[in-house]
Amino acid sequence: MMTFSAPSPSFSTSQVLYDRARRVIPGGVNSPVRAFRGVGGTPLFIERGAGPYIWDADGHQYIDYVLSWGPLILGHAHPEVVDAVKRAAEQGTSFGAPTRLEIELAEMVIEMVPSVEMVRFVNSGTEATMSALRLARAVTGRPKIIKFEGCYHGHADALLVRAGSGVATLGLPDSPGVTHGTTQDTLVARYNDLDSVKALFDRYPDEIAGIIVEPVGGNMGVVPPVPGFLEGLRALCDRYGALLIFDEVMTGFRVHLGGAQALYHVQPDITTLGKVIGGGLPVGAYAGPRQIMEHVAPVGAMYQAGTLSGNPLAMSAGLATLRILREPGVWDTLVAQAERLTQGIGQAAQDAGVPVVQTRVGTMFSLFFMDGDAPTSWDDVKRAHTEKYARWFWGMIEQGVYFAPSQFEAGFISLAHDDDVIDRTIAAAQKVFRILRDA
Ligand code: KE4
Repeated sequence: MMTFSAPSPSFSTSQVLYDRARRVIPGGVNSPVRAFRGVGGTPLFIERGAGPYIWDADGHQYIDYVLSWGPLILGHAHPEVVDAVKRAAEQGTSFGAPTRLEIELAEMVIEMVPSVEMVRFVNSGTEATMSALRLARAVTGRPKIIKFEGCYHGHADALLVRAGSGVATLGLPDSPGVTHGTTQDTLVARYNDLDSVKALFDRYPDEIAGIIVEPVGGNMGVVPPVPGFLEGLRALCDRYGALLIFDEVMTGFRVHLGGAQALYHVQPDITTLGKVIGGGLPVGAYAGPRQIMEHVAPVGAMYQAGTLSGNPLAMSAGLATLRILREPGVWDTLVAQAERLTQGIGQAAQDAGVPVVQTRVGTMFSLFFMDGDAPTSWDDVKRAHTEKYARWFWGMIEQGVYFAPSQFEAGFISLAHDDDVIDRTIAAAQKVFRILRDA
């Protein structure tokens, strides 16, 4: 009988570290999802990574499909990324002054992302989206922002809201410490439901500064936009004079080399980025057309600052990553490997008679334990069988494969996930689906 959530003795070092960590760090982790609350059991403490692999504190090797929640698109410790960071560090880690590296990475982002003419680097996706909201409000002089149920944009107060009752509604604080004052201007609509957005514009026709959206949902599992959704948001923003913010922190360089805006041919007014552009080091960015970005201090009056923004280590890791990512054939290989994986997992589930629904856009994907059609909203995703997902997660851990410790997260692939790695993942899935079927 396989253990699924109770850690077997072979996880003893992670358990010891977890007990020690909880004495000095809230929940023993520096980000809640790492505590494995979504799947139960003891979180694994990771010692190192290389290519498609990570090793936990007990020496177990796993094929990694979390990849630090997206950034490591080249795989762990890619030699050219490590070397770039080493070389930068030898020149000094931070100056609090402009460097040529920031120009080079900004120029590369501008070349790759269609709507972007200027970039401001920050240190996290949260800083990027927080700044993007401020920018939209500064440009329009309006107070309200629309976000969507099921979309996550980091932990800035104004974005930590959940929908109140009904579909189109005022945001309610979703965390202690977030005041009604900071969320009263946050409106919540339903993902993939343009009518719920129209209802908010009807109610507040000249108060909405912008819409912030994950152009492909990645924080409720992967939920793609239905045809016409993004185009409809663009049209509504044009009609009402609001700005369209694509939060591409996750989708940037993950669903297309130019992000979701290149994939779906819908141009936002502001784009937020993170993850891949830092190559595993802390980076975020907000970006857009010149006439919008020139509202940002010191050119414009909208203030935003950061001690380590654009630091040379993160810039070097991002540059090394994007330089390889945009080499001929690399993107096509990544997408082909992601398709090989999801096709194989889908076939394994079907052969075992386990009902699952899969979604994939480019190199990010999800496996939902549900039957019926692919989810298009948070309400749909809530139908997923999270207990089964937990059993899948621990079953795959036992097989040496590490998926996201939550049904409501995305999976990611890297250039290091070659055919052999993927075929071993599929073989593991075949075993685990059979166990799930017989459980
Ligand atoms: P960070 O502040 O965590 O760098 O980025 C926030 C953020 C903003 N926008 C999108 C679309 C995001 O997905 C994120 C962060 N993603 C999560 C994964 N679901 C990070 C993992 C974590 O919170 O530990």
